[in-house]
Amino acid sequence: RRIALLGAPIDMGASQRGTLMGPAALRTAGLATLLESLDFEVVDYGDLSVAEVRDLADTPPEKANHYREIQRWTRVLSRRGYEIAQTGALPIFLGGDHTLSMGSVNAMARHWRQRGRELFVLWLDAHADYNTPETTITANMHGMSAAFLCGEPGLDGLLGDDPRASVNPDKLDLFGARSIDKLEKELMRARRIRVVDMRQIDEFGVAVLIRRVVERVKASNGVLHVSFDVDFLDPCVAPGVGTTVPGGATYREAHLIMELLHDSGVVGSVDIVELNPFLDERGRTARTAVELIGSLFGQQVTDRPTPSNAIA
Ligand code: DIR
Ligand code: MN
Ligand code: MN
Ligand code: MN
Repeated sequence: RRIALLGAPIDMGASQRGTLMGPAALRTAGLATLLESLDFEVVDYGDLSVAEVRDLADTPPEKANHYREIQRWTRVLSRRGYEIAQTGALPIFLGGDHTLSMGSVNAMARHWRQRGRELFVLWLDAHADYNTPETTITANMHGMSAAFLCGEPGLDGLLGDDPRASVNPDKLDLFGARSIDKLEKELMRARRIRVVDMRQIDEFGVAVLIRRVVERVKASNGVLHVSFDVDFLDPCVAPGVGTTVPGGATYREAHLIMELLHDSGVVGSVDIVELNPFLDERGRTARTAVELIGSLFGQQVTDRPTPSNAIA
């Protein structure tokens, strides 16, 4: 029952600056204290830095803003995340924009593959983040992380000689989508990427849809990484985000998702990304994110018995 916190103050993957303050805001909102109150031992590894990293010599793609800086972060996160996972702790990666996941998910996929387990990824996000340098409109790399992780071409030099552990597109579940670019959508259709959009959530409810995700993970004895982009939430409850899209998940839907994921016992690592404290209303979004992480790790109102959340 040990949780490792690792901050990645990175904001060059988005057009709006400020997510580099995310890790500090999540700590200020009491993340470690809350997890300790839920009986976890919490080890905070502090924030990563890329100041000392030497750049690689590959040629940056044409449409990938701040490629060099993201490349540094991806390599450092991938190595450090892997080392931390090896200690047996459950890592929570604190962002930072969503390019963080290119490193964190690569690290976890590598870690579990070595142990003969397949990594599944639940991508809670208003966006699909399935652009490549070919399809992108904005050239912002936080819109490319899911595609990179699924092995799409265009950012192949990002990890240099470090091991790349791609996620099978069949193991990725996008959840909460309501903004997908045209070429991005075409690529996703070609790859048969599973997407739960907001209309499905309205029609069927999050419980049915999340259970379906969990069942798939359990059926193949997999482990689930939850990549939580704060813009998955409706802007009314999460204003502290650079790319808000109306019509997102409510506070209650989000808590129920986290509670169901806790009960499932399949969650092995988490990202919290895109929180922008510069745009937040007195820490409201940071606090909401921390409350949701509480539910993900067993916080509940009554003593209703739930299955253990240990990974077997
Ligand atoms: C848009 C917005 N699809 C892009 N993406 C994200 O820039 O590629 N916004 N991730 O948060
Ligand atoms: Mn995202
Ligand atoms: Mn997003
Ligand atoms: Mn975003």
